[in-house]
Amino acid sequence: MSIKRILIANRGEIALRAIRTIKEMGKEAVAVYSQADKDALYLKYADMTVCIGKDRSDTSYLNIPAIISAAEMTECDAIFPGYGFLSENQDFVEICKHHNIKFIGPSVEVMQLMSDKSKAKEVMKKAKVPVVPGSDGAIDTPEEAIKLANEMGYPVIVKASAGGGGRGMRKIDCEAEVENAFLSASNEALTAFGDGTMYMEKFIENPRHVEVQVLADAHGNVIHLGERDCSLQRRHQKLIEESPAMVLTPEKRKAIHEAAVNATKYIGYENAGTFEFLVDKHGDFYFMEMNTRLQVEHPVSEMVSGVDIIEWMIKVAEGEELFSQESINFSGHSIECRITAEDPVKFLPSPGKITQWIIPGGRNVRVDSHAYCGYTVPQYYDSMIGKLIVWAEDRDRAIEKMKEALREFEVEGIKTVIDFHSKMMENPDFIENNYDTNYLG
Ligand code: MV4
Repeated sequence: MSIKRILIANRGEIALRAIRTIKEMGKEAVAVYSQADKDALYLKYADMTVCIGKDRSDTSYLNIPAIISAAEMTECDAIFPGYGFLSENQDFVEICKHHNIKFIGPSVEVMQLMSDKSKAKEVMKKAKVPVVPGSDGAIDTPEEAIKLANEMGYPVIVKASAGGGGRGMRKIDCEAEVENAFLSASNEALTAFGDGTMYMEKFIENPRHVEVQVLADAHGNVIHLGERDCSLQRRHQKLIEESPAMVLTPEKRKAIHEAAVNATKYIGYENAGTFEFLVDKHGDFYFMEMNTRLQVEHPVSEMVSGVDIIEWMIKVAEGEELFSQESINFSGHSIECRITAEDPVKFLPSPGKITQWIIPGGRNVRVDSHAYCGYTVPQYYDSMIGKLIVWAEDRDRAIEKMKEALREFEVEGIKTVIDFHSKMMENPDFIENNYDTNYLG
């Protein structure tokens, strides 16, 4: 099957990023936008644009009927979901199918399997992937939670099966805390996700967050594009990502890649996906959850592998066969700094009009951004206005390149986290790779 025209069910930098690849492939791109995004840069580069609603996402980028009719009106044969919004919405995937529109992503079945974090862990165990020690599946009562926590030893953590990304979890330090933590987290999950199912894990102190990028085609071929270290986060918002993850020994790196590839084959996954692991202080890794979408930080994997991930998401959706693992030449080191319109101290959103926008450039410097001088950052969406990605022969040189690129990056009219990143590039702990997921508190 050949895809001719793709609707991008997203906005901002990822819409622009997708349009670039779609056009390079000789295909047509249809962009959708909300009224708040009517002046967005990505609309200029699309072949067609369709307004799908008012400013708020629930009336626009999350409005399934509006997006499906936009795709039908413009005769698109596929939809590219990007990240966030409808990218992991199972109903949307089914509705696309009913309308004969190819969803560029995995099947609804694997999506469903991985969306239940407790079930996903059970499946990974069967696939011989190391998982964080804990409950076999869900825990139904506080009594069961107390019994298991006492057996495992403290600290433990309870997590919502329907959660992910840090929502609906509680760390528990002693028996007296179990009942309350279990019930309150379960209630929180019930309110937030309509599902209060909980599971339990041994709490891993000061872990690193390492994830493996995989690509799978419709013929059972699976490859990995290396791993990313995303440990530098603040309140579950990633700030800096890099590849490769320097915490892994060559042996552990090989093992984590193999685990991800085997797991991908085991579940019959197709398209791009990411396996998230926690890495403990001994360098041992444990599967946490799988993301069944393209991720924000995919460019660092593209930089070290030379593979255009969106190009291959589209090609495998067309039924094309993947290239071999051996044909990938991993080289160098890549770092990404997320540039958000936020106050760099308290990370509070700072929407508004950009009055100065000078972006860095030069060899192996990449800026993925939809912003420009005169652009107004809307208040309705994520505060990320771009990503600065660099590549160099090794990590030290990548840090030096990032420092210079950040120094050149000039934004006025709104507050950004550029200064925060500049300070991180000078931070001895960052330079020594001596940090974990708790570093920023
Ligand atoms: C954990 C953990 C320690 N031990 N699980 C947070 C996000 C969600 N995906 C899982 N998270 C964690 N799970 C066990 N068994 C610590 C975290 C965690 C974390 C993980 C990755 C990146 C940043 C984090 C920040 C705080 C806590």
